[in-house]
Amino acid sequence: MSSNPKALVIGMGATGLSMARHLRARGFAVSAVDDRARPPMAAEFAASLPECDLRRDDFRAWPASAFSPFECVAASPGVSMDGSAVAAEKLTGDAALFAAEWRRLSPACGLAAVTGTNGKSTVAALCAHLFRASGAAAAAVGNIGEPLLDALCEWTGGGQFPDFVAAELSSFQLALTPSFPSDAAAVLNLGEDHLDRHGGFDDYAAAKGRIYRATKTAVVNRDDAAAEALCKDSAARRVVGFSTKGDGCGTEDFVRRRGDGALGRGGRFFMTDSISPVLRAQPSNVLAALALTDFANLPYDSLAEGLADFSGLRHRRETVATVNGVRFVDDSKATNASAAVFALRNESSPVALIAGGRDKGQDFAELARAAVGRTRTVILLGEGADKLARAFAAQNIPAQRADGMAEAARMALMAARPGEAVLLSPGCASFDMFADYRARGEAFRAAALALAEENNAG
Ligand code: UMA
Repeated sequence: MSSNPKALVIGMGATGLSMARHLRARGFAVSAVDDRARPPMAAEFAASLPECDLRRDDFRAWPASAFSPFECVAASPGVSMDGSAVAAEKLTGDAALFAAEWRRLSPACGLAAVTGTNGKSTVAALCAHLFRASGAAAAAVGNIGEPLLDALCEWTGGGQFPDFVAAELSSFQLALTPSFPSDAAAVLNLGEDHLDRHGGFDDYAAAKGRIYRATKTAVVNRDDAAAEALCKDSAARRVVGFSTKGDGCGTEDFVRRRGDGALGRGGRFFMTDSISPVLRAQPSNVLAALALTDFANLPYDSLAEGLADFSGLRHRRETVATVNGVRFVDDSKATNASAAVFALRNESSPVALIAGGRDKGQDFAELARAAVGRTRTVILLGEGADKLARAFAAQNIPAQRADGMAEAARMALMAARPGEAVLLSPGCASFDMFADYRARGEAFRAAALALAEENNAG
């Protein structure tokens, strides 16, 4: 193995493991490094790549000479290499590794790529759902959950490529990707997020704009000038817009029709009451998914069926039970403060908020401000509870602590009134109490269902 080219993988989470396996399969001698005491995928790495080594070390402080043996340094998306001594031309990421092989490996598979500040997981899942509704095989991969390279490995290694893929890409992934080949690509919208990592709004926007560089169809949001402007350097053959306002739209664009609010284009519109309730509240995302799947020429009837029965994403503002007229909403996927702010702002009624978990050094001031006037009570869990309590106290919102999810759900139900909601939107990572955000969401669902049963029995 010593004569093999050397690759260094930075970070041993889900993406790090997928990159290590991918690079090893391409003949690299792989080393990995993570600066945490317990890298989440350390055991899987040791089991599946026993010949490769994983170090625990502060790679950010390494001198340039420490990186020089490696031809390729593949950084996990959650890791910032800004200010490190690694040479920029060696640095890559999972989306770049995926992009380098995509066209060669799967010339027949249609690919829709999506990024944006909000809604990208929903749009990726909806695109895959619309593809499937037509009878095709489809997968939603990337930032939404399954790492791109794990999916690629599964499809190439004995498995079969699906007919269509919807890839969700984060700004972190795109920042390490010169271009990403796709049949259609969209930047859904552009708000402030992850600015700590990108060194400012322009860098963040520029990273997202890379999704347009190698697409055949640039899908643009006509209602968001900053997001739309990102396609200016695209070599796309077509530009298809979407708009809920109908302003500045061409005949190719998908719009919300004035008058009846139906969504579609030309002679193909979908009435809002025929669309599933979860989608009715997000017309912009529906239009984006219609535009992103347009290259596939899906039949009208299957699109109508797909829009009617889309049930939303697990753990993303998902109603899991109703107890005494109080909806229990699982937004466990909100692992950072800005996602929790989004959930709070989009709830239609006052909420009893359950928040907390492992704090990632965030500022919770904006979350506390968003809670003003929207939150009846706040129940806090986990390591971040004290810091969150101080942020809420600064807005005169008292917070109580709970020992576990069952207790938190019970306390929240006591505070909520019929017609209101108990919202689990932690704004923190889950790892202090749960295996991941899914396990946290399942614990919330179980607590809500137990309360529902108790209540029904009573
Ligand atoms: N970390 C360290 N030290 C290390 C390595 C990682 O502290 O040496 C920390 C990171 O700072 C981060 C956490 O570990 O806080 C996870 O980072 P990671 O790069 O190992 O992440 P993965 O587990 O591989 O998960 C990533 C995405 N997470 C991030 O980009 C932070 C997941 O999206 C994605 O589902 C997964 O790859 C598969 O593609 C999650 C996410 O929060 C849902 N994404 C952000 C978002 O949507 O806003 C971008």
